[in-house]
Amino acid sequence: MISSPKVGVSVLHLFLHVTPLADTAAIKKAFASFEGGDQAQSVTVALLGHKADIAVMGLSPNMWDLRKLQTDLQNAGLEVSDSYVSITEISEYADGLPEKMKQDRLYPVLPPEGKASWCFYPMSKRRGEKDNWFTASFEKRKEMMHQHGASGKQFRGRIIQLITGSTGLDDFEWGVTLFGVHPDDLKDAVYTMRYDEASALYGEFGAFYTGIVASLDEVLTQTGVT
Ligand code: 76R
Repeated sequence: MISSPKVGVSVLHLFLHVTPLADTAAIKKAFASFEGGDQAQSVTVALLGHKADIAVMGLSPNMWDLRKLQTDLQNAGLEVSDSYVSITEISEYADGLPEKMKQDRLYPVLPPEGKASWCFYPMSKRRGEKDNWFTASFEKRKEMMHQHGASGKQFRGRIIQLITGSTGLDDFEWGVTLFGVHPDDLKDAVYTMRYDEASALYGEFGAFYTGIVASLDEVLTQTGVT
């Protein structure tokens, strides 16, 4: 049975620890089988820090492909220590975007060229007693998101953001995946955007993951699998 979004593609972020049972051939087979799927694509990242060793971003119209990738990687000796489930989307405040940009949001081609610095974190908009994003008028929210978009434009060429929606699917409302030229591009963008009213008053964030996008072979070598 098919389980696909009507618009966009499903996205699974897996954060994996390498175990002594990690099996290079089985891991490679898992990716080969996943990428053989219709329109499925993946991004592999060597992570820094204790939270996990490897991040895998799988994108596919069909959620079953993502489930199979997870099963195959688990069976190949990688242990899932965290994950995030979301769907690509066009923000309701991005109506005015040119059609090409809208298609790039819904059907991105990843990873972007020349942007090996990577971070991911989940994010929600606050529903506090005083600052409640969801009780602000659409006009006010749109104005704040335009300010956000304008401050983001300074980072054009240095950062690609992929915002994927997860309301009703996972613990936060969006997954934020950033690809940067340099690691400090990520830091500068996130720091600068914290002053946007939309983030300063309403942003709530989960755990941050940081790493380097590389080919599967390189990620496996650098994380000690092979
Ligand atoms: O898609 C577009 O480029 C249109 C403008 C735009 C929208 C609608 C935009 C631009 N963003 C949009 C939506 Mn963004 N973004 C974040 C974060 O850490 C933080 O404080 C927030 C995390 C960063 C760093 C970032 C970067 N953005 C969103 C949404 C969905 C809101 C909704 O639909 O309600 C979230 C959660 C979000 C969060 N944003 C940009 C950037 C950058 C760098 C840009 C400019 C992109 C460009 O012009 O190429």
